Amino acid sequence: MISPDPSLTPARVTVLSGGVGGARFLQGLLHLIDVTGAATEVTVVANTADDIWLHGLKVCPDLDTVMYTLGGGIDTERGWGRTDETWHARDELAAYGVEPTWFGLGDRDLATHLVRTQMLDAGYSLSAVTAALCDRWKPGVRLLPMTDDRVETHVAIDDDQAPSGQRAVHFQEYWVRLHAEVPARAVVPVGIDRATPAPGVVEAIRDAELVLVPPSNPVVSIGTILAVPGIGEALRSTAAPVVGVSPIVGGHHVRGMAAQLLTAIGVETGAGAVAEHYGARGAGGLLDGWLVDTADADEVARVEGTGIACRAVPLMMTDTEATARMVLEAYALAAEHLGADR
Ligand code: FO1
Repeated sequence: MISPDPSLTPARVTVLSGGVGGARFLQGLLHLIDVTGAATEVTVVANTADDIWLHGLKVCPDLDTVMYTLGGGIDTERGWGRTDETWHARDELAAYGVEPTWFGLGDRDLATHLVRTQMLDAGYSLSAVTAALCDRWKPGVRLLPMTDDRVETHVAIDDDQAPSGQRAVHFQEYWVRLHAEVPARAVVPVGIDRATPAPGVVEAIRDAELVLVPPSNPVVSIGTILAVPGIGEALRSTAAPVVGVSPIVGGHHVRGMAAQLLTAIGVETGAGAVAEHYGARGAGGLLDGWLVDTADADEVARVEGTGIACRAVPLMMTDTEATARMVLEAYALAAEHLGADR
């Protein structure tokens, strides 16, 4: 059973999120709030650099994964897309030989992209569209895109047909079609330098009592959020403690392709290395605190040596209770950090 110290429960928590890991972490946070009856308001700043235009539709995987997961519409097996899904439209497109066939858009999921694309075409911002979609799903959090501007992560891979020896593919092609099985030579969030934080994002970071960084991909989820001009600065200057959870356990990612992309940017695939990559807030970086898995208890000293408070706790999000316990550990690390500051 979870019984937090009431003084630990922050009134406003802002969570950076990307991918299935971010959504699962949020499930644990909401479960903790639910079972403790805490009056905590949650704002989610979601990565949008995974977004892709397909068949004339704008698909926003990280926004939709949070919305569906917290709204009860997710396919829990896949971790993305809708439950009770059918694939007739995908199969009909394939029958016409329309590419790409490697990215599966389910029939139910298509409705989300149709509504989103129609609203964007009518001039609504991605923030307004996301709020409208959440009117239906009621995820129980304020869900904000990191930016309303178009940003797309592309990955440079080897191509001996290309004069430069390399070509860029959209992140979704690298992940979904190529299964991250070819070396990533560079990761480029296209458009990031011209992007501005979406309305409410900087305020949500500045006015938070706690900022949480879930075990999302440090390169293409958290890294892209930090790279939006204005968001990194807000995180480095907020009065709120910033506590993160390692996506790397025992030297490897739990799911996804963090190992391949960390290698692409020259960062070792380790719980301590990712903390160092994010940096200590006292040294101009992101983190005040960092949770590593018990399997990486030997990395705690290394992390603390960089000025980041660190604890080794179980990090497998096997169910919402387990994830809620992780969140509680993050709360405790934040409180310890604040205590230290006083
Ligand atoms: N992931 C896959 O591995 N295969 C797919 O066909 C696929 C389709 C898809 C459609 C909508 C959507 O929101 C997500 C989808 N994903 C698929 C997952 C997606 O690649 C990842 O969830 C994120 O981009 C990683 O953060």
